[in-house]
Amino acid sequence: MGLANKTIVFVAGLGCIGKDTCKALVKRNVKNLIILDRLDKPEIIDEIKKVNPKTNVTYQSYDVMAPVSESCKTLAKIFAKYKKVDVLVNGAGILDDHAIEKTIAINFTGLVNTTTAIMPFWDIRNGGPGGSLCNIGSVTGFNAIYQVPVYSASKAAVVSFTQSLAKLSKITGVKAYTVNPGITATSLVQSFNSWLDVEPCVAQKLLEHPTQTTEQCAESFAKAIERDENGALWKMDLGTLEPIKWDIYWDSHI
Ligand code: NAE
Repeated sequence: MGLANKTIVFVAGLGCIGKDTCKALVKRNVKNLIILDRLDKPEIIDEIKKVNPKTNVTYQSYDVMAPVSESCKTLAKIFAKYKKVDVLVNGAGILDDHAIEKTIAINFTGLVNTTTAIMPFWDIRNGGPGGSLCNIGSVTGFNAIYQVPVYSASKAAVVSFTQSLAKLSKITGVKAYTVNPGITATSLVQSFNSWLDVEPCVAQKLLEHPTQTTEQCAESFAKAIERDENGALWKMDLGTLEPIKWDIYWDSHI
């Protein structure tokens, strides 16, 4: 998908990976970039706008933990204003295995709720035009960092949910894929709690191994959005973008 003239809604576009990905998107002449985030950082919005003044960059405060009815209201306003949204990026995430319920609420339930809220506008069964859903999973959704089993499982849930949506694309007309970063140098991984403190030095140990920069991750991210491949599982690690092949161990046959 050429991104010029597209309208993209980016949930969590002001985080470390989010900000650099937004910059990579506006460089590609996206028409409208609507950033939804719990953070309110006008200076980051200005930074993104400066990269390409031709892109219309806007911000709305958004908490993925709000009830789905709130997400529906936010999206209804966006569709009323812009008429068409081509891509929804779901990127909100936290890493703190002491905060079990919050991790699941933000990393998984919030993503499911925002997705559920956009479907009536996109679903071809309602006469909608379809759309593309880009969900941020993690390499930990493929193979866990077992010292943070709650975070890792929340990302595995994102991967699984998105794979089902990709299969439902025949019915809904909505494409779905995940972008799954490897360890990326952001504040998220600088220091975090392991589950039951099983590894007090988990962040330190993790960061002894090679990581990628947010700029590298952002470039892969924008390329994956351009590829727009239904059902893709993109690994974005150490500056590369690589499709993951998922083995099938069971089939529902329906
Ligand atoms: P970050 O903390 O800078 O960004 C987190 C973003 O989520 C921020 O924009 C924040 O405002 C938003 N957010 C959190 N709670 C929210 C809420 N209730 N409502 C709305 N927005 C909310 O960290 P980041 O590293 O840039 O992470 C961005 C995404 O990438 C997250 O989903 C994260 O899980 C994912 N990710 C990061 C890494 C990494 O190494 N940094 C990896 C994979 C996936 C590798 C690992 O899994 C450790």
